[in-house]
Amino acid sequence: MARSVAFAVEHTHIDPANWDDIYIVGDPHGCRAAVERLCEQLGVTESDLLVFVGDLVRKGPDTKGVVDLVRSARNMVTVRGNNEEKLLRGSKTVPTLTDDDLDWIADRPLVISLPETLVTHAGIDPRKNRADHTVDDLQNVRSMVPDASYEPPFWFDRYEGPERVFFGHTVLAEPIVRDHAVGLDTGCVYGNQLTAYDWRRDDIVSVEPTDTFEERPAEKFISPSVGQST
Ligand SMILES: [Mn+2]
Repeated sequence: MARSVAFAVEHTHIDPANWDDIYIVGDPHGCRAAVERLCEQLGVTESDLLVFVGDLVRKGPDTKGVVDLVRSARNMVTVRGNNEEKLLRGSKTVPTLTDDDLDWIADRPLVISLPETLVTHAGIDPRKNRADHTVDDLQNVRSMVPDASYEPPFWFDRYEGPERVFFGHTVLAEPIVRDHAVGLDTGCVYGNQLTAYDWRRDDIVSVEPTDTFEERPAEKFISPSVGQST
């Protein structure tokens, strides 16, 4: 199988032949009820796979519940997001998580690949070789403007493949679905949808929120069309 993947960081490849349906899921941020509703809506069985883009933790009401769910399920995997990294580096804490949970979080890969597909928390930096991507690049890349965070163009306006990169991290007013980039963080913890991508059918699936757990200013939701024409 052709794999143009050569990351220096932890990377897991998944063979889709081992699974029926495969869904890639946006940042849950402690919203276990939303994850459960999504699974219910999708009719997820033990032979279906859920791949999370990371940020299982922080901001929402039940970080421990989401970690327990993903840890104990043999059909759920996740990459490590910047919010997991904050816990590992000690800049943030979630008191309900055990040392075992943190060890498990530390063992999550930075990249999960499927054929012609990469899943990373924040994305890929098109200016860099694969092997030069650091943990911070994969967990935080967004604006291509030096020292800017929310100024277009973004990495997904510049990245031209070959793989299609599925990412979270950047909170979006609507999912981004482009040939080489699919953005899935629709801000479920901010009272918006939890979004998944049906990898086999090429289709977006979302569940509606029940609650808002954290406020977020409107200017920090990125519109999918921003930067695309530049
Ligand atoms: Mn996030």
